[in-house]
Order: sequence, then structure tokens, then C-alpha cells
Amino acid sequence: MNILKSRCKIRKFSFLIQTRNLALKRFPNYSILTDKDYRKNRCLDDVNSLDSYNEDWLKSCKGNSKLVLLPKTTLELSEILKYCYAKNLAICPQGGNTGLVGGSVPVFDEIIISTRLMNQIIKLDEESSILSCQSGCILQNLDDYVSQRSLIMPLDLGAKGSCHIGGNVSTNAGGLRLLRYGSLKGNVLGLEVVLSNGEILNSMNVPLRKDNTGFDTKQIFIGSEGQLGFISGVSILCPPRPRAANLILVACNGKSFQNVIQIFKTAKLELNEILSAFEFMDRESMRAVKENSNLENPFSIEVSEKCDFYCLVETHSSDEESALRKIENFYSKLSEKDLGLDCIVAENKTQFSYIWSLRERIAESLTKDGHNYKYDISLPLNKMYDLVIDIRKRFSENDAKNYFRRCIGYGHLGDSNLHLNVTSEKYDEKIFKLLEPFLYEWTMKNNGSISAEHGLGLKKKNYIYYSKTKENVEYMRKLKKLFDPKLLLNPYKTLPDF
Ligand code: FAD
Ligand code: 2HG
Ligand code: ZN
Repeated sequence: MNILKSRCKIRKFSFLIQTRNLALKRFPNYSILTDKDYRKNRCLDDVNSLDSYNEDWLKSCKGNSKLVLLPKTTLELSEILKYCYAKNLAICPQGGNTGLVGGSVPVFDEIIISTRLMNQIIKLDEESSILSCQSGCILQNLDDYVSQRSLIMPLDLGAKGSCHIGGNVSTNAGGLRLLRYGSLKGNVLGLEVVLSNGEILNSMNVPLRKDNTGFDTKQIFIGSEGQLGFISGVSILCPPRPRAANLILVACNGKSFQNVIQIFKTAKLELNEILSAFEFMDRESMRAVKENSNLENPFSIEVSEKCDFYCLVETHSSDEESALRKIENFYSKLSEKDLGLDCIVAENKTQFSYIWSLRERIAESLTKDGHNYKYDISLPLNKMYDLVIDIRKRFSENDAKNYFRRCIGYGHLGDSNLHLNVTSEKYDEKIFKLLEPFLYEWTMKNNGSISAEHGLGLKKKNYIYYSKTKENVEYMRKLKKLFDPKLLLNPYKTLPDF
């Protein structure tokens, strides 16, 4: 009787109040872990060690796993998955646990399999510039490693010090330089994946730039959020490291976001092939990093009081002199068109990192406000900021001004990707109801995507139809059943309930 009760537990989470009071039921066909179950190799099962694996980076989702397994090799991982398959034990794959949609932590008692110890570099082929490594390598460590061979990792993001390359591939992470180096869908040339029954699918043995022999099976795992297989190894193409990197912070003139778009157009024309990142942040974002992370706005008070938007424009090139010439032309064009109030060009490494930290640390700053309502939207460029304006209008029309702390917009403008964030001291139902489903309907009406780069995880899985047709979701379900017939991999997430 007791067992039956606990098998069918209904769990309510603090964040689930946000998803219209949905409650999840533990799938009754999953077994419950016993003391006799898998304890070989490295594992953690004491309450204190389990805590940080059970809770996500935003501290908005908390699972109740009783076991973390830390395999070191693909064979160990395969053995674990075979065991779980035979015993009907559900699992949650975890990398650096920096995901922002509740995908990386268990919902109930799924066994956490962490890639923390799968952190070996296998090979860097100097002729092809292809790096092969285990999936638990930290992105920053990989970048440090390839930099010694004058190469760069083709992706960069604020969580680079903790996120794992396997987690990046599983979320198809975009980040700060997608504009220049393209998406992981193009840069990942091979994957090793362990399927739910322990079978190993390998396309990493001969990573090639071009290979059209049959279907490209690895693609289906990129961005699949641990639903279809467990990524154990990655081969990735690393571009040459630029000899010169420059960074310009522009304080934009005028209240209209159209001016920001004009600055982007000017950057594309004038900086052309050397443009490596184009990010924007609004006045409120700048205020958040100042108030919560103590990062001073580097412009004068006079400029910052007038300025509603800032752009970070980065260049990567092989020749410093010609880059500086291009930057000067860019600057003159901004003045000619009266688009900038002021500009700062980083003069040394310290300034370079300081300016980047203003943008990269916004997410961390916002957590200090309390509760974060986080949205990651793709929109046509000319609509991108209208969503922030409309949400603010909606708050003021509904007398919600005193309920929230901040409503800000920033993001990867070069990729048309808006990060809209609202914060309040605690979770507030009134704010949530003003945001959802309004914001998703708005996005759909304006031909956007409700998840540009973070994925769906647990928090957004039920909103998938705002961006994908019924038929597409049906084929996703069919693929899920094909690769994971017992639905043991990362359950309750990404796809609406089975
Ligand atoms: P985790 O968070 O551990 O996992 C993410 C998902 O992938 C989960 O569903 C998990 O089950 C699955 N998974 C992890 N490893 C594997 C594996 N080996 N095999 C199968 N499935 C696996 N994202 C962006 O796209 N762009 C950004 O600019 C960006 N910036 C960020 C900045 C900060 C400060 C933070 C905290 C997060 C940011 N993110 C960004 C979100 C996050 O998606 C990325 O940090 C990263 O890609 C997640 O990697 P991870 O190793 O932490 O994965
Ligand atoms: C970023 O670009 C991340 O900084 C996080 O994707 C975005 O916090 C967010 O909304
Ligand atoms: Zn982002």
C-alpha cells in the first residue's frame, strides 16, 4: 500500500505554480531505486552531496534523486544505461547544470548521471582543426586548450566556466558568437552517443568536414535535451584564433530601438567579415548589473542618463591595423548618421573583459532580485524590442507596477534573439498571469520562436505548440519512442506529456 502511494506521488513545485498549476505524476512503471541497485564505480548518495545535483542554477527546480553516478568512460556509461534499461530505472543526464529551463535536474527520483568525470580531451587534429573530447569537458578548459594551438572554440557563453560541451551540444547552445562562427549544428562533426539500452552510436571515429553518406544521424541529438540519447563524446571544428580582437561599447542615441537596428546594419556593412558579436542591452539591464553586481556604467553620467540602449560590437580579425581602420570607419558612419551618443573602444585586456562582463553577468545579477521570469525569444529584428514595450505597457495598464522589480530586454541582437526577463522579490501569480500565455501568443503572432537557444526543459514543454505544428510534435514523439522505447531518458521534459 505504501509503495503504491509513493509510486503515484503527485508533486507540486514552486515553479509549477507558474505553469498554470500543473501537477506532475511520477510515471508508475518506473522502478524505485533500492539499496541493491547500481552502486558500482563512482557514485554519490549522501544527502549533502546530492543537494547541488538536485537543484538547478536558477534555484527554481528541485528534484529528489537519491543517487548520482559519475562514470569516467563510455563503456561505464553504457553499462549503467544497460542496467537501468533492464530494471526500468529513469535517469536524468547532467552536465554543468547551468541550463535555464529546468531540464538538467530530476523531477522525482530519477538517477542523475553526471558527465563531471568524463573530462578528457581525446585528440586535436592539427591539420583539420577538429577537436575530439569526452562530453564532460568544461567549455572554458577546451578553449584554453585549443588556444595553445592558435584555435578558438566556435561557441562562447556566460556559463563557459561551468557548462560542459555535452550540455552545450544537448541544448544546441547559441551564445555570444553564433553570428560569426555559426551554430553547433554546423560545427559538430561527430558525436558518440549512448542510447537508452546501452548501445553505442558512434560518428566520431572519422570526423570529416564533408560526409553525405546517408542520413546525418548525429544531427538529431544536437538540441535534443537528453531525450534521445546520452552524449559521451564530441568532435568539433575549431576555427583559427583571431590575432586581433576588439570591442566597442556604443551608447545609442535616441529612444527608438530602430536606431539600434541601424547601428547593427552599419556594423555589418563597415565591419563586414570581422564582425564577431553584436549584443544589445537596455538601460534597465545596465542598471541591474550596477545595482546587483557592482559593475559601474563606464560612460559619463550625462551620457548614461540620456541613453536607453547599449550595443556591444566585437571584431575578430587577423590584422589589428586593418581592424582599427574598419572600426574608425564604423565610428564615423555612426556619427554621420547621428546614431551614437558616445563610444568606448577597449584599449587593453582588462577593459575588454570589463565591457564583456557588463553583458555576460546580467543573468547572474538578476538572480539577486529574487524570482526570475525568464524568456528566450526569437523574433524578426524590427519587432524584437516591441515585446518588452508591450509587456511594460501591460503591467502599467494592470496596476502591476508595485509587484515587479524589473522588466528588461537584452540579448543576441545579431541573431534576432531577445532575452526578456522580469523579476520580483518572490514568485507572484499576478505577474505570471500577465506574462503567460500573453507573451507566447504575441510571439506566435509575430512569427517568432518561444525558445531561441535555451530549449524547453520542464518549464516550457507545454508551450511547444506556439512554435511547432501538431505534425512536427507528433514526429518528435515517434523519434522519442524509437530511441527510448521505455521513456527512461530525462522524463517529464521537452515534449508535452505522453
Ligand atoms: P546542463 O544544464 O547540465 O543540461 C542541459 C540539458 O542538457 C539538460 O536537459 C540535460 O539533461 C541535458 N544534458 C546535459 N549533458 C548531456 C549529455 N552529455 N547527454 C545528453 N543530455 C545532456 N545558453 C545559450 O544557448 N546561450 C547563452 O548565451 C547562454 N548563456 C548562459 C549564461 C549563464 C550565466 C547561464 C547560467 C546559462 C546560460 N545558457 C546559455 C544556458 C545553458 O543552456 C548553457 O549554459 C549550456 O549549454 C548548458 O550546458 P550544461 O553542461 O550546464 O548542461
Ligand atoms: C545570455 O545570453 C544567456 O546571457 C542568459 O542566454 C539569458 O538570462 C537570460 O535570460
Ligand atoms: Zn543568450
